[in-house]
Amino acid sequence: MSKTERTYIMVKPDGVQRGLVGAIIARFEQRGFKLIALKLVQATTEHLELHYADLKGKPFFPGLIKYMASGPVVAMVWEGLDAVKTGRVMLGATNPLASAPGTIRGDYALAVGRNICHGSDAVDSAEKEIKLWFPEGLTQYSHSQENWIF
Ligand code: 3AN
Repeated sequence: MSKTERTYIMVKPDGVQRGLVGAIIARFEQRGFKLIALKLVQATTEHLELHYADLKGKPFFPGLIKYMASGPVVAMVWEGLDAVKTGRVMLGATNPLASAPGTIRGDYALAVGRNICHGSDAVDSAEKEIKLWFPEGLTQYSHSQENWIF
């Protein structure tokens, strides 16, 4: 069953440097998701190692951390029906060469090591990532009394 969820979406340094922040935000807004949090962050190596803890040991891990620390990222939380799964669909496959046109990676990226955005892969990882990137907490607000606007 579809449920209202929150997901952590991040524009990676290549997405910020290529000026794709607005385009990526627009896709989430236009789909109907609600923006809960947003900030530009220059992440430390230690912080990124926590974010990617599950990938420690992969051959590409050192390069991934270096790339993610190479410039600021845009950290965001989006809320709405099935936000985690739908967010992943909107991002496209990890390897942009396998991403369908119409997805963010399928429209804007070519290389797996420069795939411009991140999205949580499960509700529990979304919770962990939101706590990691927004330890200050999130702003509560509502758009309207209507339950079709989240
Ligand atoms: P996703 O970002 O789609 O959840 P993960 O969690 O498997 O994919 O990988 C996290 C990040 O690690 C990817 N976004 C990508 O930047 C990088 N990555 C994954 N696989 C590779 C690879 N084979 N070579 C280089 N970087 C990779």
